[in-house]
Parts: sequence; C-alpha cells; structure tokens
Amino acid sequence: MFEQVKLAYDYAALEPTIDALTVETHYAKHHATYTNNLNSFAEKAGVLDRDIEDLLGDLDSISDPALRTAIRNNGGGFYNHNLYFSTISPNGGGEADGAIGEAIVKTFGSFNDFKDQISALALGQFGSGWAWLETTKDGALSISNSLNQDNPISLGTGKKPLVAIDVWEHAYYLKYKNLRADYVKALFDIIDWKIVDENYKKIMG
Ligand code: MN3
Repeated sequence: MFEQVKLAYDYAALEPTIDALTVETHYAKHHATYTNNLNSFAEKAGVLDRDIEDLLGDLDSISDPALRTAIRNNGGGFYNHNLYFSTISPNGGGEADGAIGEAIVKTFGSFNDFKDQISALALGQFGSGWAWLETTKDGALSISNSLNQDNPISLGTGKKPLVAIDVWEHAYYLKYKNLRADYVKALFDIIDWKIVDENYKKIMG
C-alpha cells in the first residue's frame, strides 16, 4: 500500500508563493488520485508491497504492457509529488548550504548559475512535466527535465531526484495563469534546502 506523504504545513502556509486552493487541489485531488490509481494498478500487478523507488527503477518486471504504463504514470505521479511536497516549506528559500550547497557550487559554478540552468530546463519542458536536480549514489549532481510523470528513476538514469520542479499547469495556473516563468522563479522562495541536504546525505550514505 502506497501512502501520500503527510504535509508538514497547512494549505495556506506556502502563500504568497503558492495559494492555498492550489496546494489543496494539488495535494488532496491530483496527488491523491495518482496514489489511489497506483494502489489499484499495483494490486492488479501484484506489486503492492514493493518499494516505490525499486519498482520505478524496475518497470520491466511488470509483464503486462498496459499495467506497466499505468504504474509508470501513476507511480511517477505518486513518487514525484511526495518529493515535491516534502521539499518545499514555509521555512524554505535562500541559497543552499551544507553538503548540497557545496556540491551545487562545485558543479554549477554558483548557486545563481544552478538556479538559471534548472529554471531554463523547467521553462523549456514542452507541455506537462518536471525539472530535476538529481544525484548519483556518489553525490555527483546533474539537472534534467522529463515529460509527464517520468523521473530520473523511471527513465533508468541510475540517479535519484533531490529537487522536483512541477511544471504541470495544475501546479501554478490558478495564481500564475500562463506565466510559468514567474512560478518557477517564486518556487525558489519555498524550496527547503535543509531537507534537500538531509536527503542528499542519506543517498550518499
Ligand atoms: Mn503536480
């Protein structure tokens, strides 16, 4: 059984970056639907007890092609939103520090260079999808974008996502309308780098 991450904040707590109605609809409708669908398809496929990262990294183990596609889409939707909602918070914003801050500067030159590059990927993702800061188990960082609910794990890159920028219109349309660039810029005010740093250190063991 796959369970949605519990929000560590109220729906209104991310204002003015993201309005309460968007957070509520995104979490209690969109994310909840991905989660319910995943549970239903995973039961049919007999993979309800699998770890979600193992499952997304091993989609070929699901022999039925329709179930495989359904689990790729809904399992991605479940996993991606768990990461998104757990790495943004009212305490977020500012520049990354700690191990992740050092690695970002080493990889991209500066925090601002990193921000420019990942924002360009988020804006350049045609249609619905995501932009990612991702890492290998050795801590080597990179950035990418992906279509629909794919992510670095389901795409078989061997990397794990650390920061998830949701650029589906449901993530921003009520407040930002067609202005994806304004939403992506504002999202940096709530990315919680302390949590990202903890996740980064866990992945490196
Ligand atoms: Mn979304």
